[in-house]
Order: sequence, then C-alpha cells, then structure tokens
Amino acid sequence: EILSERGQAALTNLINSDEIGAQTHVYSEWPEKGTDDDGKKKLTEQLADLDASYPGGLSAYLSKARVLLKESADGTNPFTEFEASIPTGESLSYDSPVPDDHTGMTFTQAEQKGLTGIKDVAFVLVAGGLGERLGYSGIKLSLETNLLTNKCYLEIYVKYIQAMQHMAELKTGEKNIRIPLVIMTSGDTDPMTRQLLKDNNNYGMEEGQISIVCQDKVAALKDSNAGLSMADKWTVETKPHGHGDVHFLLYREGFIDKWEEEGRKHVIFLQDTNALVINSILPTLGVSIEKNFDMNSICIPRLAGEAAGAIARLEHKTDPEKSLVINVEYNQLDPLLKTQGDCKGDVPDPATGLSPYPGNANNIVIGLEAYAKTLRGEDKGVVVEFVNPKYKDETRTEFKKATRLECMMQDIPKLFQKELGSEANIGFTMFDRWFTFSPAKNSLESGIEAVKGGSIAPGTMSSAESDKYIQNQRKLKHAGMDIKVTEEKDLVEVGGIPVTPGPRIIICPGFAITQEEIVKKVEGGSITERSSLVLEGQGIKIKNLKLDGALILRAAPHCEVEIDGLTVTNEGCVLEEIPEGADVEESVSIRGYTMNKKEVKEIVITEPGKYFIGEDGEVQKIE
Ligand code: UGB
Repeated sequence: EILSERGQAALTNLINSDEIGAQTHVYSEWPEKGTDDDGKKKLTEQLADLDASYPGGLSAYLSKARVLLKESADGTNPFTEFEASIPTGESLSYDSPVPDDHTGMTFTQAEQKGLTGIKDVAFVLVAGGLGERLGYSGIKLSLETNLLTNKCYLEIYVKYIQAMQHMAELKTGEKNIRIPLVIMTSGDTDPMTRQLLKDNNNYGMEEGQISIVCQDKVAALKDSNAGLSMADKWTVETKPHGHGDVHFLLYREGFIDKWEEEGRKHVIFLQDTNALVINSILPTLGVSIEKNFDMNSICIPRLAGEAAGAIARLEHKTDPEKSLVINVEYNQLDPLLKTQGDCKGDVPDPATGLSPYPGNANNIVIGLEAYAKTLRGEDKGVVVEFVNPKYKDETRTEFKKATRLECMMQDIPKLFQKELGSEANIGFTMFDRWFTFSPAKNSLESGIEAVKGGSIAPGTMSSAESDKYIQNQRKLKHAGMDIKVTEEKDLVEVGGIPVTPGPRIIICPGFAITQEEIVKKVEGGSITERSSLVLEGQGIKIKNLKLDGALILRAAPHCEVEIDGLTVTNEGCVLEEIPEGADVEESVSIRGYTMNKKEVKEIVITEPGKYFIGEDGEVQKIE
C-alpha cells in the first residue's frame, strides 16, 4: 500500500512480462516494509513513466530489445536480403544554368517553384542531441554561427523562417502568414532551449508559433537478455533514444492533425548545427512539389568514410516490392559494401575521389498527406529501432557499458513503405557541398587530428564558420561582384583548422533568401580579401560598393535603402589565435580564435522610410 496505483500497475506489468527472469534484480530482494519505502516509490513511479512514454509500454520495449539483442549477439546482418546500389535522384547546382535530368528544372527554377509552397509548410528542428563530440556543455543551438554577427544557430533558423513568411506574404498578397516551428528537445537540452528562447523573446516569433516537444530517454540495458541497467538500487539508468522519436512525438502531440486542418502540405526537418542547409530548402521543396515526393532528403557529395549516412537503393533479392531508397548509416555502410560487388567497402570512386553514394545531410522535406497516413498506421510513427552494444569480448554476451534501443528519423521510409506500399514516392536532391553542408559536430582537438589525417571536412565550429563565409563569397561573385572565392589551396590555418583568409561575408536571411533576390539587390562592386561584410535588411540595394575593411549594413523592415558607390576603407576585423593553454570560455576554445573588430563602419537604419547612401557613407533620407 505504499505504492501509487500507477506505480503498482507498472511493477506488476514488469513482473508478469518477465518470463525469463531477466528483471529479478529489479523487483526481488526488496527490504521489508518500512525500510527504503521512498526508494520503492521512486522506482515504481519511474517504471510507470517508462511505461507511459513508450508506445506499448516498457514490456513492449523490453521484448523488442530481446529480439534485437539476440540478432546482434548472433551477428545477424540486417542487410542479408538486400543489395545496395547507387540511387538516382535530382541534382541542382547554384551557379549552373543546366537543368536537372529528371525534373528539367535549373536551380533557379526549382527555387522559384519552392516559393509557391512556402506558405503551407511547417518546420521541425531536432535538437535533443547534447553534442558530446563537439566538446561543448551548452546546447548546440546556442553556439554562435559566426563571429561577425554572433548570431546563434537557433536565431539563424528562426530568421530564415521569418524571411520565408515575408516572401510568402509578398507572393500571395496575404498578411500575417505564420509558419510554425516545432523544436524537439531532450531532458539534456530542454531547459536551456527554453531559456535561450525566453532570453531572446523568441527571436521575434509570435507567442505560440514555436512549440517544444521533449523526447524521453529510454531504459538502458545491461545484458543480452535486456535486463534493466540500474543506476542505483532504486533508479533505472536511462539513455537517449535517438532523433527517430520525432515522428511519433509529432503524431502523439497532435501536430499532424493541426497542420492538416491548417491546410499545410510539407514538413521540413532541420538538424541543429548546419547553417548552410537553409539555402537548399526552397529548391528541395520545389523538387518535392514538382515530383510529388512523399519524402525528399537533402544530399551532398559524400567523402568516403565520412561520418554522414549514405542514401542507397536497397534492392531486395527476392521481392522487388520490398526494395527501397533509404539512408544507410555510416557505421553500417562499410560492412554492407564489404559483402557485395568488389567487396572493397566504403571507399572512394577513383574517378571522382568521392563516395559514389550521395551523402545524407539529414534535412528532409516530407509531404504531409503521405506522412499523416503513415503516422496513423500500425506503428504510430515509431520507426524501426536498432541496437548497437559494445561487447566486452568475442562471446558477445556482456557489454562494456549499458546499451539501449535507438532510432533515426531518416528511417521513416520503412514506415512509408509499410503503409503506402509501392506508392511511396521517395527521393533525394543533391547540391554542391559548399552550398549545403558544413555542420559543427566535432571538437577542435578531433578536428585538428582529422586535418592531420588528410580530412578536408573537419566539422568543427571554425570550419563551419569559414564555410559560411566562403558560401557567401560565391553568392556575391555570382551576383557580379569582384571578389576572390577561397579555394581549397587558399585556406590558411587558424587554431589548427584551415579557414578562409577572407573576405568574411554574412548575408542574413533578412537580406535575401533566394538567388533571384541577391541578383536583384547586388550590382557590381568589389571586396578585398581582408574585408568583412554583413548585409541585413530586406530593403537594401547595393550598387558599386568598394570595400577594403569592415562594413555592417542593417536596415529595419519598411526601410528602402539605395546604396551607390559607397567606399569604405578601414582597419577591419582580424582573427586572433588563442595561445595554447589560455584560460578561456568553452565557446571560445571550441573555435581556437577570437575576432578583433579593430575598425568597423556600421550603418544601421531603424526608422521606416526611403534612404540613399553615396560614396561617403552619409545616410540621406529621401522620403
Ligand atoms: N538528436 C536528437 O534530437 N535526439 C537524439 O536523441 C539524438 C540526436 P547527430 P549524427 O548530417 O552529418 C546524423 O548526433 O550521428 C538531434 C545522421 O544520422 O549530430 O552525426 C541532434 O540534436 C547521419 O546520417 O547525428 O548523424 C541533431 O540535430 C548524417 O547525415 C541531429 O539529431 C549526419 O547526421 C543529428 O544528431 C550528418
């Protein structure tokens, strides 16, 4: 009678389902009533929570785990029935006028097509990962994407969505278009994510426009019988379940019904630390609309051996109905490829020096209609799980440390296939790497090691920042500016990581999100290599800029600013390496440098109106 009703029920469930006695260490040998009663209550409440948070309850979780752990111990290859081949998909290049073979659309056309669908999208940002590899104890969303604007990842994503809203309003003539954003957090990231939003007034998003769903951790398992791992006598150890939780959470929390009622058509999934990917959203959406894709993954050319999944066509050896296009995770690709074809594994194609398989940036555009149908099916959005125990020895019975079931959001094609059969229309769209992919995932130390080992994609905060600048160099060059684009050979090492010597350019989503806009807003001009430039403001048009130093141009909404011949020469900004062993904050040490803003010309216009700025930088109000 010391236990609550739900605690008692959860305990009874566990005992009744424990046919093989794998959980006796949890419920037997309890001390007498009166001793440790609080512990007993705490444990049974936790069992009840674990029951409630997993579809089918804890007993379903444990019986799935037993099956998967047995397969793992037996060394069962999950791909025995399949043969991987290189899939065909769409391919778009920012500065190529050549249309894609399948859709017949160029990049520009795909982007324009995407614009027709932006009013009806919803965004989902998976941000439950702690970023242990990055060596950062804060949330990854709070990391500054670059030191020129100091804007963090979350702000970049929000500003992008706001810029989309603005475009949608211009396109449709409708007012107050609001695109929803759901952030999936975990126990590790939830309080800090909420705090970040609160401290920044939701970055200007309306009350209720951002929703947070928090994924629960799952029970950790100590052995091949799926025995629960105990942190102490009265606490089950728990571990993260992976980003695959996002699907069932969106379903369970009612977002799917709500979005359907609102007439939305696509759901766009983003990861936490890849600021480049926002460029690819519109053209990918355009391809999804054109090809009526139920799922469309944003891809990049993959480096062999890289820690990015590969999109593959898995051909079922006997039943073509079961063949599908899906991500094969990086740790599974090499063993799979070693069992087929030339058996060489995850190696580069000698012709290109790259993996022949498209790299999965894991940002996905999903069609809501097929998604809703799939989520309402038998599995309710619980994607196929896997288990990856690290065994103590060859006997494959004991683990080095507790394991758990995991799941990945990119595994949803299996559910699409189950619910929609061969009707499931799944594809991918490939972009240039410079345009789409440079996540911050690794610590500076491991990045330096990777560079020493010959990697050109160390995946550090500093390489992510540098790649952002290089991308914007290319965009301004494409718009006709005289500007040097940093090539691989031009990179300079700062803090042990090769980065661009400059110019450092940030084009904020609030200036432009499409190629068409940039081309319309930028004309002529030149920027020297040591320069830094920030452009922010929908109404800015910039002609014949001559920049040798640092310039920040910002204009609030409803400001039209015409700039012609503006000439800026000053000391600018320089990167300064942090001396080894210096006592600096974590957010600084993960980069290995700071930015000294020695002299910066800053033009900020806040009052609505029309303005002109000429050679001397004087702001003249015209209307
Ligand atoms: N995440 C969660 O929200 N919850 C979790 O429980 C775990 C993660 P990682 P990884 O693009 O480079 C993915 O850890 O292992 C969020 C793809 O699987 O960064 O690098 C987390 O916050 C892989 O195919 O993933 O692998 C983050 O936003 C490849 O494409 C996201 O999920 C690779 O990314 C990814 O988490 C890549």
